[in-house]
Amino acid sequence: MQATDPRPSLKAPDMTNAFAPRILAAALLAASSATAFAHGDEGHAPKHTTFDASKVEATAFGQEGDPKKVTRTIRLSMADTMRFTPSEFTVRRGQTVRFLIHNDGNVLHEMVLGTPDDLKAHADLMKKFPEMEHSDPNMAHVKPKANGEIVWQFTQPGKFEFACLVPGHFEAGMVGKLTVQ
Ligand SMILES: [Cu+2]
Repeated sequence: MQATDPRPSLKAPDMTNAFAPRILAAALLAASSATAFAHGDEGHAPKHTTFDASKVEATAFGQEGDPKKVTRTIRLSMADTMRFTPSEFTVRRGQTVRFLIHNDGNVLHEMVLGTPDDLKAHADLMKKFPEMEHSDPNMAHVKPKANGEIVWQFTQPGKFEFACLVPGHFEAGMVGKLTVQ
């Protein structure tokens, strides 16, 4: 885990060299035990991994979906007004959904699926460590004017959220609601 892909335009001013690698590693460890997210080192490159059923990890809000089993496509856009459009969805339990996400804005945005608690904890961590990298099946980092995609199977009923965890965006209200029935 290393910060090789900083987000220059979004870097908080007080974060320059503020943290020794050991502290960052500790924070990442804390993050992965406190939330459902495992932080990888794949940076923010577009998703290029292929689906591997043996690597799917179940979470409280579902699991990585098999692109071949998509039964619904949901299109949404992100804007620099810190909003997703639309910002509310209801899906059926068991459904595999392909989210096609377009970034209408001029800065990086991301879509991260999770429980409200997970997303809040993750957002707090991102604020402390803005250069923290993460790339998991439940998230898509979408560059300005580009497209991103998440394929997710909703195996658990409940009320979940999706949020942009670029530092400051979550706090500005960049979060949507997802109900699984
Ligand atoms: Cu954002």
